[in-house]
Amino acid sequence: MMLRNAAGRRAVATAATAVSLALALTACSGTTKDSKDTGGGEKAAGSATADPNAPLKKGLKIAFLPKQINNPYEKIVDEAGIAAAKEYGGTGKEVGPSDANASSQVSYINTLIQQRQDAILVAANDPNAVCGPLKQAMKKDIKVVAYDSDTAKDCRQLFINQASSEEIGRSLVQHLGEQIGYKGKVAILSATQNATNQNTWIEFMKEELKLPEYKGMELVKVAYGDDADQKSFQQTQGLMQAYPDLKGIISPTTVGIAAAARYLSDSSYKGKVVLNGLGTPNQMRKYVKDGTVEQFSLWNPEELGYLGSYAAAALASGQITGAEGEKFKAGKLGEYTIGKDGEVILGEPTVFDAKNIDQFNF
Ligand code: RAM
Repeated sequence: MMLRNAAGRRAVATAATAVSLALALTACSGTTKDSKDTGGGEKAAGSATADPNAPLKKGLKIAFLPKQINNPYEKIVDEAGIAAAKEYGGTGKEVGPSDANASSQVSYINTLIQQRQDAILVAANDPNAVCGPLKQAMKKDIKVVAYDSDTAKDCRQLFINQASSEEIGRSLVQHLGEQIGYKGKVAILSATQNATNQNTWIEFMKEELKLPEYKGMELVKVAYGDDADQKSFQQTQGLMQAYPDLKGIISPTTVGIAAAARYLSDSSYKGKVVLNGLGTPNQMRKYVKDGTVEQFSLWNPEELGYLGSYAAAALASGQITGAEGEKFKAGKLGEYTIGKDGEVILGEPTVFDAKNIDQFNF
């Protein structure tokens, strides 16, 4: 598999590494790298036969359950998904907890089951905590789509992944390596300890760091800011106190990277410690302009919500069942094919820097 780094060059994962890692990750998260595979035709558990020509049903009720409702990134995703539901004649809503704790979503799933929603879309705070209630939902013929952060693969019909998990993890290390000349101590500022998406990316970051070109780089700590602004800010401060010679931080969370940038921009480390990761252009613009951050990445969160919404409608209308190789049309985004383990990939992440950031408004 070819992956790009900041300059659009190189990086090859050996097939053996990729396969064994993918298997390990599947065991704990249900996310695999081989998501673009088609054919095969595995059936999702308990699924009926797909009718690719079935029209999208009118009046579908779908609900988005994000990691937490006060996360600006999740808001963009969910609002776009709700707008998409309107487009196909359904209704969408967003409900969810105010913190991203492991079990915080369970009571919301139970309520959505009682309300007889047609589909639940969930960004899992913990792959296991939501599993039982989601299985209950599927038993009652409520379709379950994980997006952003997966649960285990038998606890949902589909996982809408923003980009290849392997590419996200490895490319962040490639970008940072290039920025710091492949030398020095580095740290990761993550979201919560249980977040499936962050943990999957971090595993791939660690795999990338094992390659010979990174032998001069040392990962000294993975810190957790819990996708809470203040905690992420304090964790950044803590990292700098513990490792004053730190050369770089990767924060694969929009909440974390914005808080870390705020801390660095006001400290003596500004311009000295490289901060890279995943952020929204609107939150990161001022830190790119003031020289705190050179570059960061993300996909289009509106498209993620839009795709998830259409996937939920296609499931609830019987067009697809979640089996590998099935295809569905996601409105203006066009046709998507379901990959291995029910994974659908939105596309490729974009790298933002001073040259292009003003072209984006989200
Ligand atoms: C945060 C959340 C989310 C992740 C983005 C990049 O907003 O942790 O799950 O996808 O960052």
